[in-house]
Amino acid sequence: MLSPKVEAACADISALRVQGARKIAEAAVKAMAAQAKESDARTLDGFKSDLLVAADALAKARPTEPMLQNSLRFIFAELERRKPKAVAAARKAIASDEKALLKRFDDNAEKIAGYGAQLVPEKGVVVTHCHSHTVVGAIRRAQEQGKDPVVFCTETRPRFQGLITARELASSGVDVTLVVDSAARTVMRKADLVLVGADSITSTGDLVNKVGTAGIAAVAFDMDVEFYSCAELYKFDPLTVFGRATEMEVRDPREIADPYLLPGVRIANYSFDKTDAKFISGFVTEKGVVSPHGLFNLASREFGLG
Ligand code: RUB
Repeated sequence: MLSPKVEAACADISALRVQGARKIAEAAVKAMAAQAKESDARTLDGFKSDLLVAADALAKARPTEPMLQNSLRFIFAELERRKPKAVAAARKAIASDEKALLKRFDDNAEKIAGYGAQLVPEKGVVVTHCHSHTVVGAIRRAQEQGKDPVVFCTETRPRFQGLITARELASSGVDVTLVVDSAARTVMRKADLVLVGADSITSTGDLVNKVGTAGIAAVAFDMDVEFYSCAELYKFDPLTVFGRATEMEVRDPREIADPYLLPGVRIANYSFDKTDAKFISGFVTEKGVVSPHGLFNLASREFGLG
């Protein structure tokens, strides 16, 4: 039996009512705990199969999200490790995994905010794209430390998540300006730093993030502006080590335009793009700032790949 809370979480995640990789992973972890609590299975096998159905639905809600997938893997790996003998013990194990994962996400966000804030110049210009809770945390921390950055947020078509970033930073007293996506090159002339989030990081240190990130990174590289991605190690996609190509989400065309008003026109709503490691100055992780290749070493240890 699929818990209504899992169904609701899937709907919220796919509709972007919950957005940003970390919040998506948090929602999925909470939904798994709800599934464990509400499952009416009487046998361990039945209980695990309920969990698998829930995990499958959650993973499919946003396919380009290793943080969500890694969290689900952690829950199943812990279940295997603990080897509960009965449903009640398994249920208890999932509840403690939920607590552990949510605490880990919060602790990591705190650490990344600290490391990210160090990169923000005293009075310099920062460019952001889309809405990353992690990036907002880093800029807010810099502001709290007495720095006074000037931030340019791209609006991030088609769902305008850049407006969330702009609103959140403005509410913390940050000097923030919203620009259209195509103004990225124009504002880069003034910029000292680009800070973006991450949905997925590959074994070669490439970054998958909201569509438009790759273009911004190339422009920053061209103009000698440092480009960093704020990302916990759980954004690493371990399957890319084995040669799997990262799945890129393509969303509903109606997010861009009404197809009925454009007869004969195909509309392709690419939601993510891949930024080559060569354009990335570094990743701001919970273990500190590392180069794209350094990230692979850290993540290998984290995922036991070494
Ligand atoms: C959000 C996005 C963010 C990453 C990281 O896209 O691309 O940069 O998810 O976010 P969407 P966070 O709005 O489509 O989910 O730092 O919050 O994990």
